[in-house]
Amino acid sequence: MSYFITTPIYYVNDVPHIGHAYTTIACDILSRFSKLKGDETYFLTGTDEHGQKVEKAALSNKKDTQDFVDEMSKNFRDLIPYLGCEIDDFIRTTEKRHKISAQFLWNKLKNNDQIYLSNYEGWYSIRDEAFYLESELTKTDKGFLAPSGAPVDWVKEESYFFKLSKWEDELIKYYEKNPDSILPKSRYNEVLSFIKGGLKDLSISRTTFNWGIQVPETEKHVMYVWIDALCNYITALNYPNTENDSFKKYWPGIHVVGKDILRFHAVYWPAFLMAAEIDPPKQIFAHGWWTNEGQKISKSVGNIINPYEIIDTYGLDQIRFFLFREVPFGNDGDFSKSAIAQRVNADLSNNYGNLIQRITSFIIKNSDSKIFKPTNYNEIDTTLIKSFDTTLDSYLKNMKSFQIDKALKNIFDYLSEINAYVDSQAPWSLKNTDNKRMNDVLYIITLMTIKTSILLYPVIPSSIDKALNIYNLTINNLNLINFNNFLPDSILLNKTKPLFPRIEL
Ligand code: ME8
Repeated sequence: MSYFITTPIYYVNDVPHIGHAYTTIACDILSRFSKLKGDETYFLTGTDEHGQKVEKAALSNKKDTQDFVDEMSKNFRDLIPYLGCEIDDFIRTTEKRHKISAQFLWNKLKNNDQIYLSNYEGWYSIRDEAFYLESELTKTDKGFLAPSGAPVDWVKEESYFFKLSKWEDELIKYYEKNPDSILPKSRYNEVLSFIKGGLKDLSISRTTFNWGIQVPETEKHVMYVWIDALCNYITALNYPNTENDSFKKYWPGIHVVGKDILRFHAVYWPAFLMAAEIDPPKQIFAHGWWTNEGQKISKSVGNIINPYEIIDTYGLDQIRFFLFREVPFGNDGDFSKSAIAQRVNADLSNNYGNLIQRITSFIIKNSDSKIFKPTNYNEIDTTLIKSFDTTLDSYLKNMKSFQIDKALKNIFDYLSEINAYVDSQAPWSLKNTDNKRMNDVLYIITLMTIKTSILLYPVIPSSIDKALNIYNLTINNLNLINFNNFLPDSILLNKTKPLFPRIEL
């Protein structure tokens, strides 16, 4: 199987914050999971560098626009390894490959009679880079505001339009036939009812500024930033060459986006694609919004969470884990210091870390660092071993349906079972009475801890590398394909240090 997963490409008007980090880590988790299953996987992220919002930011920073976007894009690229993410491609919309691709898509739409020239008159929000109907706006003493709270301006200009209204029925038909193509379900319903409410043709070019991809053969117009931006997903697969291996293998892909930009991905993008005779995306997952200690994260409030700072304070895997264990993927979440400490201490330090620590130090001290495959198993042993299969089934089902929090809960419920087994079998009390049984119990605990660790790998990869190193294993020789048969004759242990020191508030 092949699996193409993408983040939104982020605007380079400002530095990345925790919200951007969240989406990128989500895709990294899904991509690592897919690789662990043996699927051919391609993980794409990048930066969205055109449009009025970016041009305005360059201007207010008194920088040449190209220099500004080069510098800002680097901030997003440099953050990726710091987040523990492994990507396959980083795309920038100012690259030549992308201009060629976006202009080709435009021409394709033009030749397919999907574009016409007219005049746009209406509301536009530069912050959202979006057109709004007056009925969508709220009137305040500061003027009209978009649903996102962004200010809007009245614009009037010549514009090319995409015949979006023509695609209403096709989109409805497509989504009714593919009910899992937008997740969670509530977002699917939202999109479907938006389309059923009627689609208007979409303005797709601007004439009042230059910072964009030029509309072919028309110097006056640059493309609306969203038609340019969405096209990045196929540029990365070498569009317009649709006969190449990577396009054939990876398209259609899976887009993970914040709920703020679902409409662009689930309405405009599939319509552009259908109009250009390309398959719509396989799936779109819209996640929720993070707030900081209950408040909306925003520059004006001054509560932006810098990903570097929180990773330096709490640790990389601690943050990755918190973000995806604490809040169901798809729901809104609140970032709070006490919630991080509680979550990390309870799950990672106590349930998982302590289990490894106390068992490995015991084996090193009392079994000469080595344990051997048991020759027989009692009923309590087989119950624990069998229960792993149920855990694995639920874990796989949950990961495949983007329910990362539930998959993590499956793992930690199982770790509690291992801990209960440790307590009931009490290997320390067997030390002087039954050395064989002590070995067997320690082997079973270790084997099941190793298997459980593999399931945690997508979320906390660097800690799992360290954990596997204790057992002289690596993720390359143990994965979701071969670990069913993993039953070594003996396991030799290396010395350990605590993996997850407790966080003191
Ligand atoms: O929209 N909570 O770029 P953008 C959760 N360039 N996620 C958040 C977040 C928060 N508080 N803040 C941001 C754009 N995000 C366009 C996309 S795609 C073809 C073009 C994440 O820089 C979330 O994924 O505004 C959101 O959709 C994205 O950043 C918006 O990034």
